[in-house]
This record gives sequence, C-alpha cells and structure tokens, in this order.
Amino acid sequence: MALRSAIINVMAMAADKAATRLVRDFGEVEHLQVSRKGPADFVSSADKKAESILRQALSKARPEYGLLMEESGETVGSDPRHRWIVDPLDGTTNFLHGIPHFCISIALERDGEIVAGVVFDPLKDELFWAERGLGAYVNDRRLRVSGRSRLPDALFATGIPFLGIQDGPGHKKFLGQLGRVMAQCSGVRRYGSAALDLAYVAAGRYDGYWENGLNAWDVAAGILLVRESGGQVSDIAGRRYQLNSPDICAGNEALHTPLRNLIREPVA
Ligand code: 2AM
Ligand code: CA
Repeated sequence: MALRSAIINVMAMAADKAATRLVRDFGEVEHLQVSRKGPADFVSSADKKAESILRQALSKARPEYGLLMEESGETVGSDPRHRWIVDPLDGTTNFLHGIPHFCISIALERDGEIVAGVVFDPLKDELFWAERGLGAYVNDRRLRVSGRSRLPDALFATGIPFLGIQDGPGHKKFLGQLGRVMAQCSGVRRYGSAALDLAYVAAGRYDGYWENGLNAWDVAAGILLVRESGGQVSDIAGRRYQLNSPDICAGNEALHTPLRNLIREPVA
C-alpha cells in the first residue's frame, strides 16, 4: 500500500472536494445539452466554482504559498519558494459536451521545480499522484511507463489546435506532425485533456504524447507523473521541459526520441 505524504494528502483532499462539485455540475450539463444556447455559461461558472474551492482548500492548508490558477492567474504568496499550479477543470470542452473525460490538476512548485503533482479523474475514480524522487501512483498502485520500443506497436496521444488557437501556420504545422506520426505508429488518440494524456503516458497506456502551445497549469502535475514513472519529458527541440516551453513531447525511454524526431520540423 502506497503511503501518501502530508502534502499529497492536502492536494488529494482539495481535489476531492472540488471534484464533488464538478461531478454534480457535470450531471446538470448533460440535461442542458438540448437547450439552444447550450451549457456554456453554466460550465464557465462550474469551472470558476471548482477553482475557488481549490483556492480555499490549498490556501487554508498552506496560507503562505503562492498560486497560479487557470481562471484567476497569479497570486503572489509570502513564501517566495512555493507555488501551487492549478487547473480546476482540464478537458473543459469534453465537460461542456457531456463527454466523461476531464480532471483536476494540482502541482506544487518549489524553487522553480515541480515536487508534487496530483491529477484526479473523478468519474473513473483515478487519482494519479507523484512526489519527486518517490515515484508515481494511481490510487495505491505504482506506475511505470510502457515497455514498448517499436514505433509500429506504439499508441500516441496529442492535442489538435482549433479555431482561434494557433490558426494558420500552427494548424499546418500540426497537420505535418500528425501526417508523419500516423504513418509510422499503431494509432493516435485525441481525448482533450492534456493532464490526463500525461497521466496515461505515466501509466503505460500511451507510449508517448505531444502537443503545441499549452499553459503551465495544463502540464505541471503531468510532467512529474511521467518523470517519476520512468518516462521522459522535453520540448520538441529536445531541451528539458520548462513550464514556459512552447511545446511538449513525453514518452517512455525507448520511444521519446523516435516520436520527437517525427514531430520536429523536417530539415529542408
Ligand atoms: P482546458 O480543458 O483546461 O481548456 C486539449 O488539447 C488541451 O488543450 C486541454 O488540456 C485544454 O485545457 C487545453 N486548451 C484548451 N484551450 C486552450 C487554449 N486556449 N490555449 C492553450 N491550451 C488550451
Ligand atoms: Ca487545461
């Protein structure tokens, strides 16, 4: 049985509290699909409500820590070494459409490094968590990236840019990447939550994942999950992943580089 530290317990309890509210609102969203305007305003308020529950729980446990949150941005804490990085609802488009695939992502940064992370999928009751140097887990089970080493066996995940996001050159760049990857591997998935995509790489479900143009709160917890389960995370150019990197590529040890070679801009 995995023994969770005090800090992971704080994060898991905050996630659980916000998730209770999110799941109740998700039930409501399913009813609102048929209305002409759809549930967009309702979802935006569910997102904000979850964020405020998380802010309250995390600030109560560690009042001196700073916060970086998707909806409300940066709150500077009295302790300059520590910062929570929070996405209250990752997979918002799924939530909005009544698709049961979304999560809460919470990371703790210390001196610029992620030291603890939690990604909670309340509908599947999967709590992915990791602490630096201590490994990654889903609920009580230790995680390990997959052992696949050949591209033809590999299943990869990605995110597809959409209207208003990386329009023009970014869309073309993604289509090039997808074209090269899909021709070499056993499948590409697009499930719409970057945090869960990284958690699934950590769990060995996907062999790798890439996406362009994400924010720190989408990936902060997920990158620690991948690293603590023996995987690698870099930007597409191969530099160690930083929270402001322009793109991300994660994978097991054997397939991280082959995937990165496929999604890099080909040399003219
Ligand atoms: P969200 O659900 O919190 O919005 C899917 O490819 C991933 O992209 C999700 O993790 C999603 O996070 C994120 N995403 C959605 N809109 C985005 C935007 N405008 N900029 C960057 N990332 C975004
Ligand atoms: Ca997100």
